Amino acid sequence: MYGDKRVSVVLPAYNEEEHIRTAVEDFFATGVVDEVVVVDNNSRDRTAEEARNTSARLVTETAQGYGHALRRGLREASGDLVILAEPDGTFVGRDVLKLLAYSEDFDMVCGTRTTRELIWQQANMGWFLRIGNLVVAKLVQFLHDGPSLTDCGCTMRLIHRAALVRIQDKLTVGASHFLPEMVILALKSGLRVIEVPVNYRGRVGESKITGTLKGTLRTGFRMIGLIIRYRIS
Ligand SMILES: Nc1nc2c(ncn2[C@@H]2O[C@H](COP(=O)(O)OP(=O)(O)OP(=O)(O)O)[C@@H](O)[C@H]2O)c(=O)[nH]1
Ligand SMILES: [Mg+2]
Repeated sequence: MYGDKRVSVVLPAYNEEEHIRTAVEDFFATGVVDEVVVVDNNSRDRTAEEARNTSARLVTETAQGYGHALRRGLREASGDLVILAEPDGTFVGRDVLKLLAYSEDFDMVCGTRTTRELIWQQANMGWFLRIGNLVVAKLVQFLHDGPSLTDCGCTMRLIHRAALVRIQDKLTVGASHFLPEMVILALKSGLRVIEVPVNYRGRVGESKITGTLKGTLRTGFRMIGLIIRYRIS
């Protein structure tokens, strides 16, 4: 609980057997998380078995894709405050406290991974990815009249239930460029959005999106296309 609000954490998981258990425990260890929802997205490894050995609620999403997994998690979470994160070791459980602190003044609190001081040495956030994330975030900021934005690809973020209800049915992206759509819809709905710096660490297990230049470029261009389409439509 945070004050009188129930807190849910959603963890999308596609072949994350190595770290899923530790990740669930890390979020519960904060003492403020009431529910962790693991969304198993057709994992072929032991992700589901590992998740069953935790206090998390396990749901299975068969529509393959990062966006599909997160959207399912948003539908399943029961908390008043819903936090998205990843179970791959890149995020730090206690950073939920930063999101929660800002949730008192904002409808949606997005983490940013481009703050140099919080990028760990092993993190996959070299200069190319960092600049790319900054550029895409600035596009959202300027084309959609947002607050100062420095990262549009950070899964770790919080949304109030009342805010989620307003945008949930409008979410359409099932693939890896899901995140900016959530921000744009929030801004279009007049929700108050802010960014806070979070830790970004090295990953445990195999990378599925930004681990390759090809995957990074594909996601980046899809994000840019989406941001422009929402501007001109
Ligand atoms: N790519 C991808 N990720 C999925 C899918 N379903 C669930 N996920 C989860 O979504 C999260 C994002 O994928 P990652 O491979 O971590 O991609 P990333 O965060 O851009 O890059 P790294 O953390 O550096 O590997 C992970 O927790 C995945 O397990 C899917 O179909 N595709
Ligand atoms: Mg990741």
